[in-house]
Amino acid sequence: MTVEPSIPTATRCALLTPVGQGAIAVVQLDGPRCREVLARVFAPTNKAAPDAWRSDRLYHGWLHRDGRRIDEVVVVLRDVSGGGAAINLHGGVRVAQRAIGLLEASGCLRAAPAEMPGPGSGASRFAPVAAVDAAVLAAPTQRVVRWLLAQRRVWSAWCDALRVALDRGGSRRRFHRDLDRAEAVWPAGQRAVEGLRVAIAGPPNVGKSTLANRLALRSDEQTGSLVFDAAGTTRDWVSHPAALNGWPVLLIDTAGVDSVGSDRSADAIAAEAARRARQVASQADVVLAVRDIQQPAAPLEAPPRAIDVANKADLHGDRAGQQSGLAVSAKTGEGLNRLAAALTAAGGFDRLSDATPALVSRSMRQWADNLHRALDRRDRASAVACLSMVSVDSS
Ligand SMILES: Nc1nc2c(ncn2[C@@H]2O[C@H](COP(=O)(O)OP(=O)(O)OP(=O)(O)O)[C@@H](O)[C@H]2O)c(=O)[nH]1
Ligand SMILES: [Mg+2]
Repeated sequence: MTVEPSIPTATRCALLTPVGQGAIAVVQLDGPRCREVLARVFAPTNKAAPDAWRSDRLYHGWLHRDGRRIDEVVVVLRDVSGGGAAINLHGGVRVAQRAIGLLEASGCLRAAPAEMPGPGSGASRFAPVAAVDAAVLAAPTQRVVRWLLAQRRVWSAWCDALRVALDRGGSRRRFHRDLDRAEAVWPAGQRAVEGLRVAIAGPPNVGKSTLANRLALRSDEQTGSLVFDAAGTTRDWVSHPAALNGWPVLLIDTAGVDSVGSDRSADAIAAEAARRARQVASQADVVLAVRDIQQPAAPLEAPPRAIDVANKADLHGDRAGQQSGLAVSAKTGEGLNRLAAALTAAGGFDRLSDATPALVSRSMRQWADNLHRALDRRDRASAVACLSMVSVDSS
């Protein structure tokens, strides 16, 4: 590629995200010639000409070096006068290095993240847009990234519409209703970013570790839980990050506990392992109560917190149809699609949509609460202040 000297070195680029972590990486561009640099290295799918690119809109497309594609990206221009842009790439180390190398070859000066202007210095973002942006940086799967980018669009349009309604004294009913809906799908939105905590609990030797490995697509010879045909194989709990139907879950494989509330473990270590297993189960969002399909179901908490899983259906297929619970085989994979669907529903993920606003962090929930109250009080000044608050953390 021929490097044109006309791009001033004042145009800078920086990788904002930690190297190799997260499903996406974000490269920020800053300086007067961002648009020129982007015009050379970015081809939007909608073929819009660089002059027509608008700020605070997302452009899907390809980062390329002389027409050779480097990565599929989403670009956001921060302000129309040309001051800044963010390039959202896939999260691999190599891709981020190639993107930075390309920008350097196009005349950008590489900078540290701390040298780049913060959210308050460019075109200001609405509070929920800033909160969604923070969540995008921590998004664990591609599906969550896609959903969050849709949320960014939805909240941006929603805030624009609310600002107009506040300025003109229009009806606020729709905004109340949308905030109610966003609060109703809480905390599924936060779980989409942080992961649904799923404890795998039940008596010894019923196949809990085999199930955890299977759901996390691991083999016990690699890094999964140890599986063995003897009771008491798992002692301390083991956690496996996984994705089910694209949504993140943390599978927590626990030690076998003989029955609810008691265990007949012979030694002190097994008794402690059982105590920890019960503690982990009590703190999880959902408990998979696993049993051998030949054993009767133990008394369970109500769904969606507990799911009765009857394992080893391959050995006793004749019983599968008579089960109150979900018949599966961790060994053959039978029934695991239904189990994944049950977990997706238990996490509330199937209630998240691309078209309706959702809350994605605790601080965003607080923000929605404040705005709701300001709208209830017909306090326009507080509502406007809520909208223009630019800094929301992702905790
Ligand atoms: N046929 C069959 N065997 C299974 C299935 N799931 C697990 N097993 C076997 O059952 C035995 C116990 O499996 P584990 O996964 O170690 O059971 P666990 O519940 O984690 O056991 P503890 O950690 O001791 O509580 C192993 O020999 C597995 O291969 C299944 O669905 N079908
Ligand atoms: Mg085990």
